[in-house]
Amino acid sequence: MFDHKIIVTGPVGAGKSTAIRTYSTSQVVETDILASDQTQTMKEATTVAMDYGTIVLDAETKVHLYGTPGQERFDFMWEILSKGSRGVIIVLNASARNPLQDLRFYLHAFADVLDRVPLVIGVNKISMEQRESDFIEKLQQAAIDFGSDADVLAVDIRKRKDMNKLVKRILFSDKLFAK
Ligand SMILES: Nc1nc2c(ncn2[C@@H]2O[C@H](COP(=O)(O)OP(=O)(O)O)[C@@H](O)[C@H]2O)c(=O)[nH]1
Ligand SMILES: [Mg+2]
Repeated sequence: MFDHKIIVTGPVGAGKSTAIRTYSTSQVVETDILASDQTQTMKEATTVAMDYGTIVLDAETKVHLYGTPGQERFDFMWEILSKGSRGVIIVLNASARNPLQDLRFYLHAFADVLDRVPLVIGVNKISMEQRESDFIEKLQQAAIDFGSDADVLAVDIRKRKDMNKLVKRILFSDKLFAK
């Protein structure tokens, strides 16, 4: 059995905790508490330390999902969570004010890790208008400009088949354990 540690990151409200909750088959560890600051207006609870869940995909593959806290004041946790990771999933909230800026922020925040491991970008909460526009292409271009060949996929993170697609992109990536 091989253990694969995958980081799930992205802004507050993107759907990271939802992703880990819907996909994991183990008991999920969540450390959400009542938000005490500006995130309170967005939702009642926010992840302060991390989310954690696991899934056994086949006899050889166990995936450990680690959700990072979304707020910048917890960014000291990101480096800890990133140690020994096999890949990074950036979840974006397409209905946020500036998803493109969010993407750039997370690409830079995880630049060191992304040098070594594959990345996939899941665009959650996407509208019909965005689907029919060049929204995804613009995000794809931002990834390319950053130097990443990551796929950008529109997802409904509440559906396990969509989350499965993101996880499989990481596991089947060529960028295998590159140092
Ligand atoms: N409309 C819609 N809401 C979603 C979707 N995914 C998550 N949510 C909701 O968005 C809120 C934030 O999700 P959460 O997983 O806590 O985000 P996190 O801050 O990234 O962990 C929750 O109330 C979810 O129920 C989605 O695909 N569509
Ligand atoms: Mg969360």
